Amino acid sequence: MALRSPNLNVMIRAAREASIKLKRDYGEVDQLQVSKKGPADYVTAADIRTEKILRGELTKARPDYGFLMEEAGIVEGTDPDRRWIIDPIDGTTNFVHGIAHFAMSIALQEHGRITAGIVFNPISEELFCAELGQGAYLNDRRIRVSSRGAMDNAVFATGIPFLGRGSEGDHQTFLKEMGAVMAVSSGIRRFGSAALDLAFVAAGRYDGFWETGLQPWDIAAGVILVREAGGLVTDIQGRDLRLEAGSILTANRNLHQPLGQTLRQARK
Ligand code: 2AM
Ligand code: CA
Repeated sequence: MALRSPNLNVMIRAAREASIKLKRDYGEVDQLQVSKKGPADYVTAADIRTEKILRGELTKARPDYGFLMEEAGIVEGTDPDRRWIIDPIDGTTNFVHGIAHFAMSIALQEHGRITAGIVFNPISEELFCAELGQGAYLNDRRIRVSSRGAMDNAVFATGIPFLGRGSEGDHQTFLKEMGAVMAVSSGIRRFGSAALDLAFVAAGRYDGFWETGLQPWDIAAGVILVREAGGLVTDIQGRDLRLEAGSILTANRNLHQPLGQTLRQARK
């Protein structure tokens, strides 16, 4: 890829270091201690260990930066304008079930803006990365969102709410959205990792993705991947995305509007 900035190299090195133990943990998934935060909401010893390794490596390289992490929460840095946003395993349910579709997600936020992001699946060794103004890459190859222009050719990804995630009302809303999108598209996929869903949109595999009830660490890195790959990212209403808002709608430039319209119409 084009020249990687020192910060991007720091992120990639940290992810590769953490992946060594994570791959071992995945190989022994049957013996893993799995505790549950709530119904269908797993946290594993591997989540905690991976986050610790990432935090340690990033702190070694950039002692002043702060953190927003899925497990440990917010850690203020002495530099108030820079922090890492980390999801150590996005797709924990897949991890626990022995499904090799999960990833580390690391983003760099500077002065409130995401300026770099990586999503790394340690099993497939697919490394997606992007920096502001520099494009998006899969390993060393430049990636772009798809160019499909018709809903009926498009494949969309989403996340399905589950026991413990989303209210009864949210579940009903999702069923309406899915009914509307399946009626006009080539199909819907639900693979269980929002970070990888976004990376797959960036790579042109999915034509778009929508989900609600997400956290900033699920999407921070994926959002810059999609934007640098030429896609549009908003909330479901089509407004500017705030990472805290929890809802996301993304697609290539042709399909963002029709997908959004289909979803909003279904919600009425
Ligand atoms: P996780 O694997 O890190 O928990 C699947 O629909 C997506 O939702 C995954 O990215 C998953 O991330 C995320 N997710 C699972 N449970 C969640 C929860 N309680 N709140 C927010 N996001 C969640
Ligand atoms: Ca996550």
